[in-house]
Amino acid sequence: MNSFKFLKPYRMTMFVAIFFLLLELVVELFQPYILSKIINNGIVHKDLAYVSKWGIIMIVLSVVAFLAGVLNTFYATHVAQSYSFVLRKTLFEKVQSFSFTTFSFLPTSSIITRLTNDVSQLQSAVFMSLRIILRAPLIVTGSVIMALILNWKLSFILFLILPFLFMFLNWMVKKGRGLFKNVQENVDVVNSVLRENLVGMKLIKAFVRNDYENKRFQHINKNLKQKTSVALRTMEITMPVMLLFMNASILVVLWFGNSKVHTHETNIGDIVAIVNYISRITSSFSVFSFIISAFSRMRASSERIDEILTIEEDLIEKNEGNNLRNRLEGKIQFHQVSFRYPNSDKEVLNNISFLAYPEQTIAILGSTGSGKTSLFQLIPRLYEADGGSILIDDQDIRKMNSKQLRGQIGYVPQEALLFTGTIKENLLMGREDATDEEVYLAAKHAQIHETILSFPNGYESKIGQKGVNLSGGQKQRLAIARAIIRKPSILLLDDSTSALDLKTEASLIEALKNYKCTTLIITQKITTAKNADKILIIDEGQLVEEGTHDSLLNSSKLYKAIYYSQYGKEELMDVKGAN
Ligand code: TTP
Ligand code: MG
Repeated sequence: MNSFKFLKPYRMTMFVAIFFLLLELVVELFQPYILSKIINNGIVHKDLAYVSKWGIIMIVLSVVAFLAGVLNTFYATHVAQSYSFVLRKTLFEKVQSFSFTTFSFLPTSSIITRLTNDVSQLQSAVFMSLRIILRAPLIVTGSVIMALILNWKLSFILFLILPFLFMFLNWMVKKGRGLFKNVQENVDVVNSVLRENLVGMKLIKAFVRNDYENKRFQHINKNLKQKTSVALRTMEITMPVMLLFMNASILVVLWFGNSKVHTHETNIGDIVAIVNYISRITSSFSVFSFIISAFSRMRASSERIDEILTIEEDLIEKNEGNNLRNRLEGKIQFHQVSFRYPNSDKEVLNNISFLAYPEQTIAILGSTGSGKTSLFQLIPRLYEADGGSILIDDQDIRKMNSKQLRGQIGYVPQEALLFTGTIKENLLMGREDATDEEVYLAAKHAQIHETILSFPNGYESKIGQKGVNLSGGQKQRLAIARAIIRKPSILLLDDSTSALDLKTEASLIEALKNYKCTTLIITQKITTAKNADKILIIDEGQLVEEGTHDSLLNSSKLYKAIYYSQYGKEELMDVKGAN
């Protein structure tokens, strides 16, 4: 199991923990033995000196056992905590390396459960292995051995019973594993619905869907409860079965012991000690049901964690390929590009070819769902095209180092997502080493500088609930500033000016000219598209029209229709007349 290899650095500490565990165990195992000696040699012969001498030794041994137990807990805790720390860190780094293809197979909520809940399961399994789990089988084995040493004729019954018990336990572990895997999967579902609800709270309230969502949550919550109850209840069978077997063997020992005491074949001290050993075995067995459930959970969780650890790093994310030493010129060429999302059959982009020269501005129009965002995502290699090729500066992007390629692209996604932190921290995400002046300049170009200065803490204002709340348009402009601060060769604006008024948008587009980058703008607005060097119209994944504003106005019915819908007939005439 992969997830346990992270215990390796803690081998020494684990040995120390196990050493104290063994010390505690040995001391405990000798106590009934000493007790039998005290009874046989001291109490039966009324030898008070013998009784008090061994009595004191027993007390001292108890103190030793106690201290050993405390030290064992101390080291076991240390190992378990360090282990889960490293495991979480490794998993987090691994998840960061996933491509979107991987994400489409592993839902976010499941990843979250694995990084939190499943790691906790393993953490407590490690702790319990070092503290309790190891102890129980050792007490069982040790007690059997000590009982046999003391009086094998009386203890023989144990040999008959134990193999059956072990077979039973083995069967329970197997059963438990399946049940607990089911439990963890249900935790996933609860997490995913919870997450969806928290993210979409506004929507749920606005659509008055609270009752529906409550019912939905209750339903899956109930499922989780049921699955957990079934698993735990099944595990609970273990204990009564164990107790039945062990109490039966105590009866057998007492029965035979009784007759043998009468014939002087054995003595009372031995019987007391053996019954003592058997009850220790019983009490260890009684934690077995707990151990089995811990083990089953551990197996289930470790399988889920291994699944993440063993996912092959995607080719795209490996950062192999040619290094880009210089700034790219920004010539973009799509050559018969086709694309479908990894978990679907539908072709989202179909045979798309176009060319953008360095420093050109290309506008992309198209109805909703036509594939515009998908097309953008192929350029920084967030996804890989299925057919055809994308060349930048005449080089196939599949041969480029993806990290360096992304470093030269300023991508403003359709949903302007900002992170917790200050405004400045968010802008610096675009380029960590940007100076204050560069930050201000990018913000000025993105038409957001003045707005930021009007906040109480300016650039240091925190974003979100405890800081400033931003409007949609403000977020868009911050996202644009974050993209241009890195002085990209290629700028991708996915409907990023939709919330801006015409005047602000015009100033922004004008300011972008300073960056001398190839700019691709997805837009719904003719005003934005009008000034572009080229306009592409995408429909159902296909490039249906291509040209400048003027040429399309003459040649394309579709473009004319869009234009008409936004400007009205008279204006259309005016513009045509003016041309
Ligand atoms: P998009 O590329 O998102 O379409 P769009 O950007 O043109 O639409 P809009 O104007 O509304 O922003 O989607 C094209 C198809 O791809 C659509 O059927 C949804 C699907 N799709 C996925 O399956 N997974 C994804 O991550 C995205 C973004 C889209
Ligand atoms: Mg889109």
